[in-house]
Amino acid sequence: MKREVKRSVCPYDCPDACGLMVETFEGKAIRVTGDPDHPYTKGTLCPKMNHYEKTVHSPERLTHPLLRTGPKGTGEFKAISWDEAMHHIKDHWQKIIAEYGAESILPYSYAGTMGVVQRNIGEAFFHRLGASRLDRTICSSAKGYGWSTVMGSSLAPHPQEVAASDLIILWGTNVLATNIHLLYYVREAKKRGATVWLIETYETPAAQVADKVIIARPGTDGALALGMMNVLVRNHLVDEDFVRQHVQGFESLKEEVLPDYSTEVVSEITGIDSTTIEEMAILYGKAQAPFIVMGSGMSRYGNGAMTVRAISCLPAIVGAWAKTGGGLLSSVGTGGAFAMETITRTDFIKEPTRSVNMNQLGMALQELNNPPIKSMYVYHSNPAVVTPDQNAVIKGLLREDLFTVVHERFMTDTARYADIVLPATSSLEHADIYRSYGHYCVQRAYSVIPPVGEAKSNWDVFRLLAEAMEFKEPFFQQTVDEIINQLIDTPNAWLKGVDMDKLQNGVAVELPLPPNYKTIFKTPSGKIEIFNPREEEPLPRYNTSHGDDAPFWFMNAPGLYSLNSSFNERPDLLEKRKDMYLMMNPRDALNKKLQDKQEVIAYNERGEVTFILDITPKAPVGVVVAEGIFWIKDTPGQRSVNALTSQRLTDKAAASTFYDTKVDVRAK
Ligand SMILES: Nc1nc2c(c(=O)[nH]1)N[C@H]1C(S)=C(S)[C@@H](COP(=O)(O)OP(=O)(O)OC[C@H]3O[C@@H](n4cnc5c(=O)[nH]c(N)nc54)[C@H](O)[C@@H]3O)O[C@H]1N2
Ligand SMILES: Nc1nc2c(c(=O)[nH]1)N[C@H]1C(S)=C(S)[C@@H](COP(=O)(O)OP(=O)(O)OC[C@H]3O[C@@H](n4cnc5c(=O)[nH]c(N)nc54)[C@H](O)[C@@H]3O)O[C@H]1N2
Ligand code: SF4
Ligand SMILES: [Mo]
Repeated sequence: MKREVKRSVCPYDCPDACGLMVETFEGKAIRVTGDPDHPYTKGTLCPKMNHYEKTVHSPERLTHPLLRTGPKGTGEFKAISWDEAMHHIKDHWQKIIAEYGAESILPYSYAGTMGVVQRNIGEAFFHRLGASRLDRTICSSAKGYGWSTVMGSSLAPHPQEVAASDLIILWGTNVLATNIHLLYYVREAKKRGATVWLIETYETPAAQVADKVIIARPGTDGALALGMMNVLVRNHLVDEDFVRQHVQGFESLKEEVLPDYSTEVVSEITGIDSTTIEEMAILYGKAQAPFIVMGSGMSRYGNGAMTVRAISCLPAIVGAWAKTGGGLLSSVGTGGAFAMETITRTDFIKEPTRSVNMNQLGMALQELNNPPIKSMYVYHSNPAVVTPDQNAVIKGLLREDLFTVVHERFMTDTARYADIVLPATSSLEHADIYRSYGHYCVQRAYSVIPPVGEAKSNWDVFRLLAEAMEFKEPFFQQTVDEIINQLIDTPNAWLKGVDMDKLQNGVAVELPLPPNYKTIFKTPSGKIEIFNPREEEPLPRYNTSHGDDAPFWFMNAPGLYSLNSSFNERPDLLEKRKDMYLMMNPRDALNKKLQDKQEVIAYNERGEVTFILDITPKAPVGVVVAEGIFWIKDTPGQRSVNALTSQRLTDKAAASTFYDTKVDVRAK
């Protein structure tokens, strides 16, 4: 066999969706590099994916179906065949359905792979089964809601536009970890003289690219945005022509809302001094083409959707949308490029079924009735560590009467609680098609190596399950390639302008943007809706977040060397992460009489987590920070960060409120 280089796509939940070049030899991936022909990512990868082959061929990969032999959570299993596994599942499910109905079965999935087919196709199976549905709102639904309240389904600016901006605001996003290719274009802008601000709750690694770091009290960015608008009005920096032509409700905002947000009031709320707020607003108003990059950080609070809504009004007021290099990038929505209904098949739902919010899994497993959840099927997600309120989730997973199946690449914390574990392929072993939430490219990927061990892809397992459950629909007979062909053969405006040969050959292609798309506002009024008559609160304002009764805000943000709970299988990356640190300001440490690098416990009413203390001025007074999610076995104690976060939801769109958490800290 000879060495070959084949194209693929990074499957992880990251806005970049990088193009990969995979060198293979004797059925194995031996080297993974970036695809220089990718229009956006242009041949570079992040430190996690530079050695993806170490994930794909990790000695930790699951290679056979497993049956639990010891108590739940101990990780004691024996290997069984796929046939045996399917029999077990079928027997359990048939009994459960006979006694409690199919709604007592709950699918749980999120974004282990972002491939359009492998990520979503399980829904067709569970719709056909009549199982409970899952409200998949752990990530950014409040951010999406806040943005679309103002902007409807308007298109996001092409991310490369940021290079033409003269003032870039990185607002609640740690681009150095989570969006490194955007950073490249931010640096381009800097070379041309642009100024970069970072608005954060602590000094993240992204501070390296910022000319100014503005630290806001957690959850208060909505007040900051309204305060900036107040200053813009006072200083006659509103783009009157743009507002007249393209904005609905500016006068009401100006009269009914903005007077409540004087610089002094906003300074009190946000902890940012008045002069800085004035300066920020004036520079924003005077910039030629200000560009806001909006992360999800400030949306993960009880007031998250409203905060995003207030920030989304800023570019409208200064007319940034009409300027090359100006605007606001929240996330790129190209879902319409693919006919998702052909995959999710909501038409398979025969009778209305209930929906369970994924952020409230702990509560659902322990408290739901009529019917109770008797079985859970987890695929490409790791709820035992990524879902808020870890103690509640684990208590649920420990239930003896809960039949849990986990389809996974690794023995994750969730898999340890399973009754049956099924081995999953990595993205190099299955085919899919990818879009991105950070740029406008789409790319088809073919499998580049055979499955490791007996691993199977999500779709192949759903086909087996459909056979076991005796589903007769031809839908469940299709191969993944047939499904992908159907997706790209369904005509739509997006795909019309695409070079289909390139797409079919696995080369990344960019979806065409309509001319002048940045000033086409896809809202019911055709204008930017600062005043949105369909909302209970038609105008944006600042509402307070949930908080907890404890002294320190607890930031639990993305880490550089992991992606949610993925990449923990990699000793090379774990080593770079060193320990599970809790960052704390020197003044707080002094008050608490705590020493650098000692073991401490962060705690609140939901749980206790052991950390190694990292005393650093990067954490402001009153805020403690833990970056990245560790598997429990790699923590210094018995739990990881989500033992502290809560199941409370956002104001709109029922999203997670990870950062709306407070803790106290003591020595261990
Ligand atoms: N390396 C790496 N990359 C990732 C991920 C990862 O875990 N690691 N996760 C992936 C996923 S699933 C997603 S959704 C994206 C998320 O990517 P981002 O949107 O960049 O990340 P967020 O989790 O939303 O948090 C971003 C920042 O918001 C800050 N923040 C928290 N509260 C506030 C606030 O009230 N105000 C302000 N101004 N800032 C606040 C946090 O300190 C954090 O640094 O990244 C993806 N990429
Ligand atoms: N405290 C705190 N918690 C958070 C966050 C935070 O910032 N702070 N971020 C949240 C966010 S934004 C998100 S999006 C969620 C993400 O949560 P998840 O989507 O659960 O993401 P991962 O932790 O990456 O787990 C994905 C799992 O899927 C497996 N996998 C990968 N590919 C496949 C496949 O093809 N098939 C199958 N069956 N399995 C596969 C991987 O091995 C991995 O264990 O986490 C959330 N949790
Ligand atoms: S994790 Fe993100 S930056 Fe890293 S290779 Fe994948 S898509 Fe690119
Ligand atoms: Mo996410």
